[in-house]
Amino acid sequence: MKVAIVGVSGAVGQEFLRVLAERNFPMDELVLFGSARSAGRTYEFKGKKLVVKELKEGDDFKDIDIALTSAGASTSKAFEETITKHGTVMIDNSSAFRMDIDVPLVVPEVNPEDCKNMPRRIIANPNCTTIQMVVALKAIEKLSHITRVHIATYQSASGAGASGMAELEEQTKEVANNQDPTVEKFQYQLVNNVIPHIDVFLDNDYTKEEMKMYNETRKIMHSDVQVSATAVRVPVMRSHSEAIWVETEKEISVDAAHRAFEEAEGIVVIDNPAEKKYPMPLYLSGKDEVFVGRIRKDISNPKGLTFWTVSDQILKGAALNAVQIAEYLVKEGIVK
Ligand code: 11C
Repeated sequence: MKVAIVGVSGAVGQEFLRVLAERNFPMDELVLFGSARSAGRTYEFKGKKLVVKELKEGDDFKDIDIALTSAGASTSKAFEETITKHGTVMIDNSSAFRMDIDVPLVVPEVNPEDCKNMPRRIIANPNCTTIQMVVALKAIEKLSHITRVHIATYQSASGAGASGMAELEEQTKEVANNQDPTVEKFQYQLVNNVIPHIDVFLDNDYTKEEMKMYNETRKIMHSDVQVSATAVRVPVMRSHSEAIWVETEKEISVDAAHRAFEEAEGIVVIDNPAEKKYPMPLYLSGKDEVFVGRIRKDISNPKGLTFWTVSDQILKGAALNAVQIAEYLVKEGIVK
């Protein structure tokens, strides 16, 4: 088994290295690819130094079984053929192919069997905000069909990559020193602020990020669910949080929802408000699961439930989800 990481110098690329090592992913060789700028850099993997190769057209992927790609949508599109032409499965973290009809969009806790139909040898990894939400929605969907979801997101700087995290760190120091903060990555100063604007605005006045939650959720869950999101950037370094309101066909009790979350794969419930126990990004970054709390009845709707989720955006929201897809491919013998 030969695996490649494409875009290894980015925040997600770096996490691929850690996740593959920590989970002892079964492989004989790991090959690293990056842009011309990062080619020649070295990264350590299981005690060995690996040199980054430049991603170029040609036959470099000939013997590679799985490529984990996170180098942006335009690079994924430009190198689709180079990566897949000899049969390599491309597990792509970008938004390039997510809504293509012949590309499965997969969260292993929700729709792993969709991996079995990948005519283009591409499997897309969903947007980070979608991933944590659908893991939680799947638990409720087992009790009754979800007809409608409202979400407000609280998205960390890490969603904007390593440079987003660097900007938040820089701004924190600048504001503490009474200097004008550097604003390049985000639309405004993020320190002491929240910004209700992630990605570009579309004709319907939602942002692209918000419409990803609408479209991707329906595709992953094979559902006609209606989804309305407001996506907000908050001055948190890592881990996204979401306030979620769901409406179901049948009424669901809080106890039943609680049990469903407890039993669901990939979820940890932290829900004891009397003891100030609820998920928070500061304490849950670096963890694999989706954390759920504040589970309660929606007082405005008898068929409504509301809850709060937190998950590490770089892990379950990106690198870990992709590696879990790769693990499923190996376990099912889809890639040998
Ligand atoms: C953010 N969710 O927090 C975005 C980042 O489609 O993979 C991920 C964008 C994507 O800014």
